Amino acid sequence: MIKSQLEKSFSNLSQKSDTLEHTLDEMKQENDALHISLNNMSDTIEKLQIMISSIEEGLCLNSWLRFQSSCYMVSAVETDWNNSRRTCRENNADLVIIDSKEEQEFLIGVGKDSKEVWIGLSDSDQEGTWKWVDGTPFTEGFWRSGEPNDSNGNEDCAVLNLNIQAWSVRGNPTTSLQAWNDIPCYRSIPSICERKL
Ligand SMILES: [Ca+2]
Ligand SMILES: [Ca+2]
Ligand SMILES: [Ca+2]
Repeated sequence: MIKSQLEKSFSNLSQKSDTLEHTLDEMKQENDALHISLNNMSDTIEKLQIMISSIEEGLCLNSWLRFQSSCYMVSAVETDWNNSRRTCRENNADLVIIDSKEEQEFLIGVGKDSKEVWIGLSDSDQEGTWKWVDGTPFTEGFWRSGEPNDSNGNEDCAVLNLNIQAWSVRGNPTTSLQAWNDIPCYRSIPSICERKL
C-alpha cells in the first residue's frame, strides 16, 4: 500500500519536474529572445547617436563656422545690405545678430581680411531706432566712438569692422567692443550670416 502511494507520488513529482523543465526551457528561450532584441536596440541607439552628431556637425560644414549654438558664414561677395540679407535667407540663415560680448569678440576674430561687413541691424524704418532683422530687442551696441552718426542723413545700415588694428592705425583708437558703424545701405561690402542651431 505504502509502496503504491510512494510510486504515485514519485510519478506526480516526475510530471511536475518535467513541467518545470519545460517552463524553464521556455523561459530560457524568452530570455535569449530578449537579449537579442536588447542588442538590436543598443545597435539602433548607437546608429541614431552617430546620425545625430553627424547632422549637428553637418549644419556647420561647408565654410560655416560654429560658435556656441550658431553657425556663421563670412561671405566675401560684396553687395548692398538688402541683397546680402537675401543671400543669407536663401541659406536658411539671416544677417548676423550680435547679442553678446562673446559673440562680438568671436566675430572680430573670424575675418580679419575683410575691412567691414554687414550685420543684421538697421534703422531704416525709423531714424535712430535700431532694429535687429529678427525683431530681437536691440539693447547693447558695440559702436565705434562717435557712431552711429547718420552722416549726411543717409546711414541706416550697420557694419562690423573686423580689422580693429587698421582702424586704430588710422587714428581711431578702438577695441573689439567698439567696432560698429552706420553707413549707407546701398554700399557694396561683404557680410556675415548667422544660422541658429
Ligand atoms: Ca547671434
Ligand atoms: Ca540712420
Ligand atoms: Ca556712420
